[in-house]
Amino acid sequence: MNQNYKAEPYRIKMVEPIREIPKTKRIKLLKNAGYNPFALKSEDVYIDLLTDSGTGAMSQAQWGALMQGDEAYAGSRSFYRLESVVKHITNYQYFIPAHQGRGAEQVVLPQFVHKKGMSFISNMHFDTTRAHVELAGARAIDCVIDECFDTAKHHPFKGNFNLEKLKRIIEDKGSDNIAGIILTITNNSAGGQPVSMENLEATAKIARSYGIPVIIDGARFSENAYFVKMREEGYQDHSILEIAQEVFAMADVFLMSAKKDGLVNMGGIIAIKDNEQLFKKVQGAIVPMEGFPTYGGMSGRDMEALAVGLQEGLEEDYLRHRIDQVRYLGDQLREAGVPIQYPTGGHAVFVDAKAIAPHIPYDQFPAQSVVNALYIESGVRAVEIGSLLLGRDPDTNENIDTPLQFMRLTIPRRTYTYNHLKVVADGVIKVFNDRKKLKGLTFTYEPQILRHFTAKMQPIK
Ligand code: PLI
Repeated sequence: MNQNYKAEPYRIKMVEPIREIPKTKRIKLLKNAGYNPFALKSEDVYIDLLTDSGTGAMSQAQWGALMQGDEAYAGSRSFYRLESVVKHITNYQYFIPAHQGRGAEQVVLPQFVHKKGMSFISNMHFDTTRAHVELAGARAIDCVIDECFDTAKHHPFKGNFNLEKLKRIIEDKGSDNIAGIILTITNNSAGGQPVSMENLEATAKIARSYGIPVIIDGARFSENAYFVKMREEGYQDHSILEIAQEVFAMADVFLMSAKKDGLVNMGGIIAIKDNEQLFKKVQGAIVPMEGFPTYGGMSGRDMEALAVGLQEGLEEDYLRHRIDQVRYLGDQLREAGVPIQYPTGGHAVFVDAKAIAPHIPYDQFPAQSVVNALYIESGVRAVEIGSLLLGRDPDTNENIDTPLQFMRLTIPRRTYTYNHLKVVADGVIKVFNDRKKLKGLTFTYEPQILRHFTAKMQPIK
């Protein structure tokens, strides 16, 4: 293998067996799952690239820390340990744990919605963020640069905000009607694409000039910082932590699904820079929704593991291997002509299903069709990030169209080897070579909110 890809900066101390079941069985299981791989049992999956969320491997230091968990209902020692790490990394005054990212969203986002007709603007809302914006009675507006929609075009920071559009939206709607600007780093739905420091600064400056709060959705803030260090001029001598701290300084609130760059299986973070009133409101909401403010839905042992994981997630050696693994898979696919969001991002390779299956319209979910074909071909579970995930427009009830119809091959942290990724690449290449046979899908059951998790479908004959 090419030496350009950094080998694992760890050795394996414990293994979890996985097995490949026969293709004939996979065909039946997928049918029983309503052509929705979320309904498959994990033991029927060979290599699971559904998500990088909570699926990574913990280190020996994290497993050791678990034993130190203080499970007190109130005032747990583990809370104070985690609080000191979060405060050190963010330089924020207030910290509240949540059970995971969406737990943080559900208590924080409604605090910014104080009248009808308000909107949040993000480079791109993740699906749960969008759902909580809408549940809070607001609207979610995406505002990413156009380059992001041209998957073949190289741009080092495809997650960037479109600054002109941002100003236009604020002017059109009136700044009083903008509840907040959400910096999603990295930009998950666009391909795990980073946002540059220059763009983050310009976005925050615009927000400040209109008095609009800035919220970081930082599930993958360390990966974003790594890309800044690698790709943006002036940051080569900065540590990952220093870059992250520069980003935190621009915002008012930090929300994090700790299941990603926190290197834990469960957990969430709410950190507030200095707004005591907001902190008190969030504290009031967290008790009935998530739990007492010193655990917020997390067990003491999980807070211990997160305190360690947050720091390990900032290590450059680890990040280099992680980003290299994703790039390796992307390179394998590109060499075989498979269209992907290019360059590859932080946590996943996003295969361009619209380009692979132009014969399937968006409302028959081309990317879901590719995802299903891959499971049948090689037992690999991927996930659709496209019109199925986007759902329906809350005003018109129509399926939302998007040029970005992706099959996301999401790489769990410290879990699979380069050899696993080679198996994945071979499977995708076979599906790609057989792409004319792919068929669209229609619903047999469609839930109203976050439908992609539990929908049932069937292929259109
Ligand atoms: O899955 P949660 O509730 O811990 O986090 C929600 C969430 C918020 N923001 C972003 C950018 C996410 O990527 C995110 C969750 N992502 C998942 C589950 C994923 O598979 O990408």
